[in-house]
Amino acid sequence: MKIGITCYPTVGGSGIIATELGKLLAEKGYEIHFITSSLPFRLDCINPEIYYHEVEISHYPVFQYPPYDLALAAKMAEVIDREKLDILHVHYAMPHAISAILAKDIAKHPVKIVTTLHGTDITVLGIDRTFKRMIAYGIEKSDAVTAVSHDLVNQTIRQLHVDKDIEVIYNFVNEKEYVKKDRAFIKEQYGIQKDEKVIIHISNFRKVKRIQDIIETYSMIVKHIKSKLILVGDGPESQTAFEIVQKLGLQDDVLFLGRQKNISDLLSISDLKLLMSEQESFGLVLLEAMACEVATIGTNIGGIPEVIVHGETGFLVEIGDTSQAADYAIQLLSDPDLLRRFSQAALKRAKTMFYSDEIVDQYIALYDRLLEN
Ligand code: GMT
Repeated sequence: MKIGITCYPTVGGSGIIATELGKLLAEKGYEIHFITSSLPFRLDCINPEIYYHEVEISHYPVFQYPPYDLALAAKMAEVIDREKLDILHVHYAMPHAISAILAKDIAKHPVKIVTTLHGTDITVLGIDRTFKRMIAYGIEKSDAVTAVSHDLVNQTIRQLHVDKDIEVIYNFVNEKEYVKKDRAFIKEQYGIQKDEKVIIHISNFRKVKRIQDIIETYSMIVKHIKSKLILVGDGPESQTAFEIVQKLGLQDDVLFLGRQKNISDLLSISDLKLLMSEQESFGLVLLEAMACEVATIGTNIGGIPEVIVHGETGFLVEIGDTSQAADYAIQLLSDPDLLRRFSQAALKRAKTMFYSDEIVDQYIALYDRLLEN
């Protein structure tokens, strides 16, 4: 089977899932063609089954805005015909599903389109009236649609009123990479004492991530627990986060690491992961933490309750309830047995419910079903 994959190639959970899926499918012998605007950042291996086709954007002076979506459709059509693709799997309805539908119309070779919804296209763009009909069109015209959580399916139906079967296929992590490693030296390199606990937050620092709640929660934890907070990532709220830390006098306890590549190394020195977002269709960073045996605290919104089992692998709190989050964190970090129990339960859940091999098989079963019809 020949499969084309389109995703946002830069940092982001959807790009990670699309790329890891392509890599795992290639390992199973499927021929994979990435069609993206640049090399996906996780495409870091050589595999003879993986091809990369770059979308070239024309900068012809007559175009006030370079027509990326059309350039993508043209490239998709070219690759469908030349490589005889069976499946074109796009991640994000906007604009990828729309470009794929156009490409299918243009191409001579028959192809099936699979669209995976990751969240922001529904929860943010779906609210925008300009895009609402466009996203609904992309979903309805796809041959199959998947979403990364049940909550996202419900939100999609509620907001877009689409009449389409949407299958839930959960996210996964590459277990070879996301595994607890002995990285005590990293703790030392950052000047963190052996007996200090490490609390971690990883995100793209967008408003929806509510970084202020992370820092506020930590400010309560650090009064009771000798610890450091490490903030990984960069984005529009980074400066605000920096200012809040200064205002609270926490500059010696909060480490701003910016964007980092080896996330599993940082998770390996962490005791607790905080994700206090107001929107999250899944929360891939939670699963990455769980695979590295890290207990998690997250907000009771979106797909997060499908990832964290409250009172077993972590805790759930309502949006903005930083006091409750701090109470749970203190409870976990002051009781080594409890923390161990949670981190082991987290690992077990990551390995069973979200086991990569099984998730990839669910995608393969979907492709097979489409091609049989
Ligand atoms: O969360 C983001 O800002 C990035 C976005 C993306 O495009 O990667 O994440 C979305 O997709 C991830 C992978 O499926 C999910 O784990 C995230 O929860 C989802 N983000 C939101 O729903 C806000």
